[in-house]
Amino acid sequence: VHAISESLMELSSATDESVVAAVGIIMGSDSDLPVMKAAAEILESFGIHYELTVVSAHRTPERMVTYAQQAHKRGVKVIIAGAGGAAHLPGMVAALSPLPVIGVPVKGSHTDGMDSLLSIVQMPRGIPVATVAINNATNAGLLAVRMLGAADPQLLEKMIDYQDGLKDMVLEKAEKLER
Ligand code: RP5
Repeated sequence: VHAISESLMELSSATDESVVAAVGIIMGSDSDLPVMKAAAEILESFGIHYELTVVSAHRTPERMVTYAQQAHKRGVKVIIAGAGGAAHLPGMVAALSPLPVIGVPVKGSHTDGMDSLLSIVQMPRGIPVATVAINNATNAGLLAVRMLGAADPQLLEKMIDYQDGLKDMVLEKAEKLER
């Protein structure tokens, strides 16, 4: 736990406070960090400023309300929220914030993450959460990049390059396998 907390501090301190964060990454516990740091890595690779912290819907409900109500006022454009178990964080944040919220179901020690997935994906009409696959914080980061890219042609170009890179990678592997 100590090592994870340290690594959380490192990631948080990587955020330059003088720069407005375009993406807010939040998670229910520091135990979610090994999964959630993939989103931060994607944002870093695209040169997108982000903030990262722990906000628990159940253990720090008031902090969650404040975070969700303030994020857009600080210039955050997209929120990525990861949680495990009875994963209410993404849905509650979406209920309190006008921003797009991407939910990451974190696999806990029981039910293989299905509890988290269903808690996050089954939102009622009116309050959407864009839910990615269990533990797939990489896709949450990429989806945030695409959302920001819709209004940023340079970022769109970077996404096209990223997709071309994936294509090249698959073709290279196919070439090696082909008989
Ligand atoms: C959720 O409970 C967190 O998002 C985490 O996935 C899970 C377990 O939290 P810890 O008991 O490890 O802090 O709220």
